[in-house]
Amino acid sequence: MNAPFSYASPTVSVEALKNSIAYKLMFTLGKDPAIANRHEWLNATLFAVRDRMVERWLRSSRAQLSQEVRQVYYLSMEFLIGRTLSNALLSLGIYDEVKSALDEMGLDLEALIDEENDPGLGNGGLGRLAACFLDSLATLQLPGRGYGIRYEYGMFRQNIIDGRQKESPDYWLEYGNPWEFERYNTRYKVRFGGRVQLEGKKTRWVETEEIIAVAHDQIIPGYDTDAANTLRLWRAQASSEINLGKFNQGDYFAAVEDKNHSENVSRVLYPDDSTYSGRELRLRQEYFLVSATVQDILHRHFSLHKTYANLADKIAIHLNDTHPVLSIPELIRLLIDEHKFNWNDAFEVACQVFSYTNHTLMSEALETWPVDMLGKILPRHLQIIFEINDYFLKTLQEQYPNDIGLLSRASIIDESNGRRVRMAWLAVVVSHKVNGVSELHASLMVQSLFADFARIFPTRFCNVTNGVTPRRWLALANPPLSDVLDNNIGHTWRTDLSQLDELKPRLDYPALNEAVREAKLENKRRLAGWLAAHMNMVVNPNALFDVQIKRIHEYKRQLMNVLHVITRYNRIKADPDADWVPRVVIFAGKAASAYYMARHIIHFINDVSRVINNDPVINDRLKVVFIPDYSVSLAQLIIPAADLSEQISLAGTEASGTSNMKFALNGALTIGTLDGANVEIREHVGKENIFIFGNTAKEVEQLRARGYSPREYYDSDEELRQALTQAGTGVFSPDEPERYRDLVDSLLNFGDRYQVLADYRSYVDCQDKVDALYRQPELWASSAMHNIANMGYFSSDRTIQEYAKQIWHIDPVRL
Ligand code: 26W
Repeated sequence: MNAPFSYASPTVSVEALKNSIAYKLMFTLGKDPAIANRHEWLNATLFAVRDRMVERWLRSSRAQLSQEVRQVYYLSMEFLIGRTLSNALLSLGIYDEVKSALDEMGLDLEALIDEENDPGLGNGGLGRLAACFLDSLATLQLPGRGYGIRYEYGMFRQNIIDGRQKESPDYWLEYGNPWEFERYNTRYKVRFGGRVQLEGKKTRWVETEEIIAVAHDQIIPGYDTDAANTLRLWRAQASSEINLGKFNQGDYFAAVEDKNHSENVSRVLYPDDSTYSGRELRLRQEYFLVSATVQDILHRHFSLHKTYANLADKIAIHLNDTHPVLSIPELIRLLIDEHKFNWNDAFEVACQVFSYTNHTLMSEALETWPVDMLGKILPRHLQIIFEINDYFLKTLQEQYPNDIGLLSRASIIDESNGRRVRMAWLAVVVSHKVNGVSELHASLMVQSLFADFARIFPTRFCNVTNGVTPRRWLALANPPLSDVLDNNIGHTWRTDLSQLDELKPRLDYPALNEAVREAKLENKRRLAGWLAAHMNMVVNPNALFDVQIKRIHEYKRQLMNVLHVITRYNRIKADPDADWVPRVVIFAGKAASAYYMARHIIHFINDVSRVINNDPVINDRLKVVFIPDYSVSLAQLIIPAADLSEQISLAGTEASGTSNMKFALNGALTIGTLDGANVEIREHVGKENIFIFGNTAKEVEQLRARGYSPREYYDSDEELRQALTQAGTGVFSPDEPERYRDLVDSLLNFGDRYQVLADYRSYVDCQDKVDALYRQPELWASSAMHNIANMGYFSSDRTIQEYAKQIWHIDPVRL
C-alpha cells in the first residue's frame, strides 16, 4: 500500500527513530529485542511516536492558557476514536520515516498498524461523530477538550456462530494503552446517595457514598499544524476510606466487593443505541462523567482566572445528546453549594454556558429517569431540577396564561408516566442553543419533539449538519484515491475539503476517469484479499460491491435490503443465463444484545447468505457476506471498496447518518431514501448522481395517518409475496422452517412499523437502475466523480467552524 502523503519535510531521521523505538522497547517495556513479539514492537513504536507529539501538545496547552481564550468542553458518553498509530504518523508527517526505520529493523509497519487494538468506546454514529469533531477542533487550532469515560470494556466483540450473533467482552486494554497519560494527581471525588440537609440558608448533601475519578489523557493531534488537544477520560477508583470499616471488622471479602462495586462505574460501555434502558448503573455512569468533568472545568478555570465571575465568558460546555445533561444541575449545585453563588446567578451562568445536540427523534431512545431513582442516587440534583422546573413553569404560565395543556407538556417532570424526569426537556430549558444534525432532522425536531419549545424559545433551535474528517476517512482509509486527488488538485484538500471543487473542470477527462476506476478496483482487491484471508470467502473484485454497514436496527431496514437480495436470487434462478450484473452484497453491524428483532435479522442475513452462496446455479452472479465485528478499522477497509452505499432508513427516522458521507467521499454511489443528510447529499451531488427511492418523510406521515396497510402491498406485488413466503416457510432455514415466521409476521400482521413493504417496489426498481448504470463503467465512474467533487461541504471542519461561530463563540489559538 502507498504511504499517505506527508505535508512536512520531516524533522526526524530514520536513524533517530530506530534508536528511540529500540530504546522504548528496552527501557520502557523492559524487553529484549531478540525475543520481543509484535505487540511489544507496536507499543515501543507507539511510545516513540507519542514522544514526538508531546512537545507540541504542551506548547499548544500553554498557548491556550496564556491567551486566556474561551474554551469549549465537549461532553460525551462515547468517543469512537479508532486506531491511533496511523493517524498520528499522518498528522506528524513521518509515515515514510517510521516505515523505513521499522523496515531496517526487520518489521512491517502495516502489520504493526493492524495489530493495534481499536478502542470501541462508543456504539455508533454519535461516538464516531465526537471523534471526528476532536480531530477537526485540533486541526483548526480551536481550544477544545473532549471529556468521556475510560470504559475498561468497550463495545462487545461480535462473533457469528451458526449464523447467530454471540457477544464476548472487549478487554481493549489487554496489551496496555501506550497513548494515555494517567494523571495520578488529577482526581476528584464523585458522590452518590445520602440525603439533603438544610443548615440555615445553606444546603448540605451528606452521608454520601464516594468514588474517585482519575483522569487519563490522550493527545489529539491536529493535522498540518502544531496544535494538539486533549481527550480526558475518567476511570473510577474506590476511595480508600470506603472499605476501612468492613476491613477492620475482618470482613475482607465484603471490603473487596465494595471496591468492585465502586469501580464498576467505569467498567463497561452500555451496548445499546436507540433504545433507552433506564438502568441505575447507567445513571451512575452519567453522573460520574459529569461530576468529575464539571469539577475539573471549574478547577481549571479558577487556577487560570482566580475568579468564577467571568465563567460564562470563558467556557462553553457542549452536551452530546442528553447523556451528559446532569452537568446542568451539577454546575448549578457546585456554584451555589461550594462557590457562594445565589440561585439566579448560578442559573443564568448555566443558561449561557450550555448547548445541546439532539441526535434522535425516536421516542424509545429519549432518556427519562424515574423521579424516585434520581432522588435516591442524586437527591440534591433532583431538588435543583425541581427548582429549575418551578422557575420555568412560572414564567411559562405568565407568558401563556390561556394555553391549557402547555404546562404539563413542557414540564421537565412527566407526571403522566409514573413521574419521570425528561432529560431532553431539561437540556432545552437551560441551553442557549439546541441543534439538530441535518436540515431535515432539525426541521422535524421543531415540528414534532420540540414543537412547544420552538414556540417558547424561537431563537434557540438551529441546525448544524454533520460532517466527517477527511484525514481518517480519505487520506488514511483510501491511499489510492488520495494519490489520484494529489495528482490532480494538489494535496491541501486534507485541510480544506472544499478544494474538491477543483476536480469539476476535469470530470470528463478520460485519464482521470480511468484513474478513479483503477483506485476503486485496487481498494476492492484489498477487501477481497481480506475476505479470503479472514472469512475464507472468495469474491470477484469486478462485481458490484453493494454495502450496508451500520448498527442493526429495524428503522435502518436491513430487512428491506435482504428482501431485494432474495428477489434478485429468484430472478437469477428463473433465468440463470441472462446477462446479470454480478453483485457482492456486504453487511456488517452489531445488534444490541437485548434487541431480539435485530439479532434475528442478523441470523436471517446469514441464513440467506448460506443458501445463496452455496447454490451452484448462482455462482459469481450474487454473493452475500456478513462481516462480523464491525468497527472503525473495518469501516476504513470496507468503505473505500464500496460501489454502492445503502442508506435506506425510513424517511424521518435517521437523524443524519455519517457513513453516507464517507461512502460518497470515497466514490460510492448512494441508493437511499430522502432521510437525514441524504437530502443534502442529493442537493450537493445533483439528483442525477444519486439513486433516490421511496416515500418522503411527509408521505410516510400521510400514509400512517391514512392507516397504513402492509397487506395491500403483499397482495398486489408478486415478487414481494414470493420473497416473504420463502422467508416464512423455511426456504432459508430448512432445518427450522418456522424460524422466520415472526419476522414475516412483524411486517404483514403487526403493522410493519418502518413501512418496509411500502418502499419495497420502488427500492427494487431503483436497484435495476443501479445495474443499468453499472454496465457502463465510464458513466458509473463519472457519476462517482461527481459525488467526490461535491463532498467538500461534508467535512467535519466545516461542521466545527459552524459550531465555533454560531454556538460556542470560540476562536483559534495563535501558535
Ligand atoms: C440512551 C440510549 C441511547 C444511546 C445512544 C440512545 C440514543 C443514542 C444515540 C442518539 C444514537 C446515535 O448514535 N445517533 C446517531 O447520531 C449520529 C450522529 O449525529 C447520526 O448521524 C445518526 O443518524 C444517529 O442515529
